[in-house]
Amino acid sequence: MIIRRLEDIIGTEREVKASNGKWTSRRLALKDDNMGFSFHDTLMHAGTETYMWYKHHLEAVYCIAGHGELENLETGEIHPISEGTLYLVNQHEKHILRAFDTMRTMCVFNPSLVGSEVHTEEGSYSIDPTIE
Ligand code: 9YT
Repeated sequence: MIIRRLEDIIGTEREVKASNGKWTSRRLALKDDNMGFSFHDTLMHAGTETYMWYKHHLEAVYCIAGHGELENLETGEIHPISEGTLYLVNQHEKHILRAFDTMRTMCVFNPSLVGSEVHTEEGSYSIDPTIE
């Protein structure tokens, strides 16, 4: 069993900040935990708009605090996001998440992130080079 507390990873390399300052991802479970997914407690900072295109990953995002909206760029649909809302990026859709206030989201990635990934210019994370 692995027990890990948010307070113990803040300020460590498991706390990853986007280079553009839009989000902070506290990576509670990563590839080296061998769970088949990674699990993050991520803050989307107030007033930000983040474009994403996870070409190599599936992602589940469960909002536990804050308010915002999700724009599916494949369909043009806009969905309100608040506490208790889950969205699943199941088809590698390009999307934009806008945080009206600080949004706290629990994010699950498959395949797992290794740990240090930040978005590339195209809004994706690189695929783990060790995956065959
Ligand atoms: C909701 C979302 O995808 N935010 C961007 C950061 C990412 N999920 C992460 O690495 O925690």
